[in-house]
Amino acid sequence: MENHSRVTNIEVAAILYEVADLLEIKGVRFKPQAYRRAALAIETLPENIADVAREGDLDGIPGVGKGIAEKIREILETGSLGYLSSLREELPGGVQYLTRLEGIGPKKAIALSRELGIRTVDDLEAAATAGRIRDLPGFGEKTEANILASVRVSRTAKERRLLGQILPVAREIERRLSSLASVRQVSLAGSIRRKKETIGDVDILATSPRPEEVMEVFATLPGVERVLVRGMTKTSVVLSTGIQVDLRVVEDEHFGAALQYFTGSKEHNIAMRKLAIARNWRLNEYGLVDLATGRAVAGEDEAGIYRALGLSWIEPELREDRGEIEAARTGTLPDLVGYDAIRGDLHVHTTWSEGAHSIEEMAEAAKALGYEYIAICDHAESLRIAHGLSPERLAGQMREIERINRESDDGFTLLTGTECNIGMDGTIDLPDSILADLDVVVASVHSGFKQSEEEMTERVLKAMHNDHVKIIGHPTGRILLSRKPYRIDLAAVFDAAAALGVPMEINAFPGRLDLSDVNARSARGAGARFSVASDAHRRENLRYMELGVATARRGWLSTDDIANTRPLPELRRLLG
Ligand code: DGT
Ligand code: CA
Ligand code: CA
Ligand code: ZN
Repeated sequence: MENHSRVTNIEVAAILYEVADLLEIKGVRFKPQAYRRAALAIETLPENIADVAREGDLDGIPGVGKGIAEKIREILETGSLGYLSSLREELPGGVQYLTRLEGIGPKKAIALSRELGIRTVDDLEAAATAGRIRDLPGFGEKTEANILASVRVSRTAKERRLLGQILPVAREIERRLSSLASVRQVSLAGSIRRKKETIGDVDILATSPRPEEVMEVFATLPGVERVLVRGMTKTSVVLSTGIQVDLRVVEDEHFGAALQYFTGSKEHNIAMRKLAIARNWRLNEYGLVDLATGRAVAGEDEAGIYRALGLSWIEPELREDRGEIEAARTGTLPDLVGYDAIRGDLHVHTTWSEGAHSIEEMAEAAKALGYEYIAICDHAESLRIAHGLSPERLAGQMREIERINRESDDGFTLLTGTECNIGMDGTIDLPDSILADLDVVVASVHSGFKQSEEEMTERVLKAMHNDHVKIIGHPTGRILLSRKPYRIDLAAVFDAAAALGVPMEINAFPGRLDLSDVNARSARGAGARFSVASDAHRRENLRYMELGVATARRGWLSTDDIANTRPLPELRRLLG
């Protein structure tokens, strides 16, 4: 039985976000960013914040300095924060929500709240519609119209978020719901269950004999800022971070069908429905029904739906209508790599370059995850922004790693390595003599993204032909939601990867997931192998591995395709 008085990560984050908002409205500089950074880190923390605090590790969380750590402890002990209460008293209610709208700054928000008593976006819309805003000093008709327009935009725009940001939040809500006595079954659905790289909104499905109770808890969860829809079968809320969460409560007899339907993707569902229609059946969120007899064929459990349509159960990560239904029909679905198949991480940074934790700290964290090895791959010198290592310092790091390996006999091995830079001309920024001594050489492009496709392709191919290069890091350079991949002939790169035996990295950092699912699948088609790696910059980041494995699964990859599912001796042979 879970202790309900226990303060959760979402609650702590929500309080810190509000502090950030209020400080910003007051015109305080820098501090808001610090609070927001800490809030984001806590929100995406895999461990419970209370456990972290108990172990005295709060200051290991990015953005959490002494001051914020103290406030977190107060929140954990009392469930609230005095500092926030006093900030709230200084400012009229609701302003922090108003300032999130395009075109409403702190001054306008305070005026709207003080003069018109506006607390919520709904109040604001009503006042603007009634023409009550135009007469406020400093507003006018045009401003009023703009406000109305941005209210509308805020209602429809659904900004996509990184899977890595949303997954911990979604799981926390799932956990809260599943701990309720009135909830029988609960599951994530939609794109988050399919582990898509970005998420529009979170979909959760539950069954309950008392839906009203479940909806009440859901609508009043900590961190809920606004309730969009409130009903017995569906409730939609927006969290203070702007994330929309939809909860649907269905009957147990329909749970499988609803789970299948709301997991999607839409394209997968359309293809499924075609199969049903071909049998004169109907498939929808209530079940699979034989139209000739009116009899329900399936609906209670998801696998039953697939079975009835002559398919083996399809892993959610594959449900994109990319051939999975045909494969399920002919029994040729891939044996997907499991989330627990990874034996080590081949791309990890430390304090030697831009990382936050020492070699030993990263090793301890890796052991706690059950890994057998990790490769320390700090940047080489030419990447000055990342405090890259000179050949001399790298040699020093190698000695340090050898010492640590010598002094421990727990079956865990630190591998020496580097994440070196592929220069504009395809050369590597470390001498061959050093590269030859390293266990793992990850080579990545970090500059010159604007080269032509021919130049970039040749550049990467040249690096791959360097005998010492073992892995190509984040092969397309894309940053999700912000930077497009550079132009490169991936087909040529994948062919070379297969021919030369140089694995392609699936970089698991939340904003990268590079290679993507689709690219990983074509690389596999070309015969390439992979390294799924976290690119951890601090020990908590090692957990990003899950996102990389999810991407690998979405790319139809099996255990065999991935180098770091191998025991160490085999990995060494494979990397050559
Ligand atoms: P997202 O939220 O944009 O990341 O992506 P999804 O896939 O979670 O999409 P969402 O939240 O709009 O809907 C959840 C699932 O519900 C979707 O994956 C499939 C199902 N669904 C939604 N709309 C339709 C539809 O018009 N037709 C069908 N067949 N299924 C739908
Ligand atoms: Ca969704
Ligand atoms: Ca949805
Ligand atoms: Zn890196």
